[in-house]
Amino acid sequence: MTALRVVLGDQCSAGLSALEGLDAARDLVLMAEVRAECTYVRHHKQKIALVLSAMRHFAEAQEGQGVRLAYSRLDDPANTQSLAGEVARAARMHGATRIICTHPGEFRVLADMQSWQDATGLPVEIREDTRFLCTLDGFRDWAAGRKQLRMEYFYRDMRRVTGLLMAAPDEPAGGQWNYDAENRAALPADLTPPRPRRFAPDAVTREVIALVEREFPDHFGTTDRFGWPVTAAQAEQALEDFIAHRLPRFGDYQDAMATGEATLFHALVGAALNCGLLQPMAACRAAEAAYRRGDAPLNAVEGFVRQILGWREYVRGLYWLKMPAYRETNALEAHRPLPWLYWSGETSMACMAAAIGQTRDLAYAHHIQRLMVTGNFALLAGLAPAAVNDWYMVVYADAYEWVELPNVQGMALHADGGVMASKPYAASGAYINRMSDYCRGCAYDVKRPTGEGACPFNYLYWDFIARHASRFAKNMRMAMPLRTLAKMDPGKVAAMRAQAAAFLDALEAGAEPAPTARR
Ligand code: FAD
Ligand code: DLZ
Ligand code: SF4
Repeated sequence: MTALRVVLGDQCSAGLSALEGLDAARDLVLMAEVRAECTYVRHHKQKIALVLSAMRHFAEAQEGQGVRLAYSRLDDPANTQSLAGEVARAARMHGATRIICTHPGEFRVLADMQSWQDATGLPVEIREDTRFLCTLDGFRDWAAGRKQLRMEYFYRDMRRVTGLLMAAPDEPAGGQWNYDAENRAALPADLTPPRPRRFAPDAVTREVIALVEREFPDHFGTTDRFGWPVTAAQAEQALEDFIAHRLPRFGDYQDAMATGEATLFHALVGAALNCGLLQPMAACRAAEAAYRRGDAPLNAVEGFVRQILGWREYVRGLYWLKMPAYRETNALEAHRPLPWLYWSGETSMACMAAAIGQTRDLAYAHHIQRLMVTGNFALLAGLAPAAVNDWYMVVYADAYEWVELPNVQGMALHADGGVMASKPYAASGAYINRMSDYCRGCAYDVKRPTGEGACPFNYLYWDFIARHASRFAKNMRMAMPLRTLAKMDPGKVAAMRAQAAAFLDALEAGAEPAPTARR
C-alpha cells in the first residue's frame, strides 16, 4: 500500500492533515509546481516566487526528515503543468494505491480534487484542513438558522471556544469583547513606524525569481524588493519582529494611512499564514502572551486576535458556505470595466497612486488601503465585481480565493447585498483626508465637492448615494447620508452626478481628466 500524499503550494505546513500517519518507508509526498496554478489568474510575480520558494524549502525540510518526495519542477519537460496531470503521473510512476489530500483553499481546486478518483481509479481521501481554527461544519452549524451572519458574534464564540483573551469562561479579558472604537487614530506627523523585518532572497529564492522572470515576464509587479519569509523559521521571526516592534501600536493606528509608509504597524504576516508557513493559533497565542507579559496593550492585542481568530476564520467559513453562488453576486448591479490605472498606477489621485504603486513593488497594501482606497473607489465607481476580484486575486502575495472573494465581494463592494456587512464601506475624500496625509500632496482638492480640481472621491460618493438611494432607503445605517443628500441643493447634486459620469466615462476611454491647478 503506497499512499500518495499531496501537498499544495499553500499547504507548506509540517502539521498538515494530509501528512498525518505518514509511513516514511512506503508513502510518497507529491508537490508539483505547475503552470496552471501560476496562471489561472496572472498572479503578481512576487506571489509566484513566494509560493514556489516556500514549496522548495518545505520539500527540502521534509526530505531532511526522511520523507520520500516526488517533486515536479516547473521547468521539468515531463511536467504536465496541471495538478491533476501531476497527481496522475506520480500515482502511475510510483504505483500508488490511494491518494490523500488536505481540503484546498479554493472551490475550483476542490472540484478538481474530486475528479482525481475517476481520473486515476484510486480512492481519494480529502481531509479537513486542521490549520484553521473553526471547521467548515462548525461554521455551518454556527450559521444555521441565523438571519444575519455578523462577524462579531462568530468572533465572540471563537473567543469562548479557544479561551483566547478570556478572563473567565464567559468574561472577555478587560471586560469588553471589542476595542475597535479605540483603533481609529491617524498617524501623528512625528511618529515613524519601525521598518518591518524583510528577508533577503537566498539561493533557492533567487533561482525561483529568475524562473518567474523568465516564465511569467508579463505578470504584474516587480521582484526587486522581494523580502517575504519563505520558511517556517523565517515566518516565526517575522511574527516575533511584529510582536516586539509593531504590535503595541497596532490597535491605535490600525486604520491609519501615510505617504511612503507601506506597512505602518500592521503585522505583514498574511502571506506566510496563507501559504502555511505560520499557524494562526501560534500568531494569536504569541500576541496574547505579549499582553499577559504587559508588553502590549489590550486594544492592540484584541485588535490583532480579532483579525485572525475573527475575520480570517469568518471569511473562510462564509466562502465555503456561500460558494459557488457567492462569486456571481452583484447586488449593486455594477458593470463598469476596471480602469487601466489599477494596473499602471498612473493617476493624479495621490491615494490611489500610493496604494497601487506599493502593491506593484511589494505585492502588499494594508487593510485600509485595500478597503478604503482601491476598494472604495471600485465601489463608488460601480466597477464590475468580477473584474475587481480578478485584480485583487492578481496583485497581493496573500491572495487566495477563500479570503480574497469575501473581502472584495462582501466587504469592499457590497456585491453580496449585505450578507457580510450591514452597510457599504463607502466614503468620500473626507475619510481619506482624516486617516492619511495623502490629500496634502494631491493634485485634487479634497475640500471641493465638485467643479475644477474637485476630489473625485467626493462627487463619486454622492453619485453613489444618489444612484442607490431607493435601495438603501430601508437601511437604518444609511439614514444619515440619505438625509444629507435630501437636504442638498438639487443643482449641486446634478453637477456632482454629471461630473462623476464624465470622469468615469473618461477613465473608461483610457484618460483621466486633468485635475487642473488647485493652488
Ligand atoms: P494585519 O492588518 O496585520 O492583520 C493580521 C492578520 O489578520 C492578517 O495577516 C490576516 O491573516 C488577518 N486579517 C486581517 N483582516 C482580515 C480580513 N478582512 N479577512 C481575513 N483575514 C484578515 N487578506 C488576505 O489574506 N488575502 C487577501 O487576498 C485579501 N484581500 C483583501 C481584499 C480587500 C478588498 C480587503 C478589504 C481586505 C483583504 N484582505 C485579504 C484582508 C486584509 O486586508 C489582509 O489580510 C491584510 O492586509 C494582510 O496584511 P497584514 O498581514 O499586515 O495584516
Ligand atoms: C498559488 C499557487 C501557485 C502560484 N503555484 C502553485 C503550484 O505551482 N503548485 C501548487 O500546488 N500550488 C500552487 N499555488 C497554490 C494553489 O493555487 C492553491 O492550492 C489554490 O489556490 C488553493 O488555495
Ligand atoms: Fe485621494 Fe481625493 Fe485625497 Fe486626492 S484629494 S488623495 S484623490 S482623497
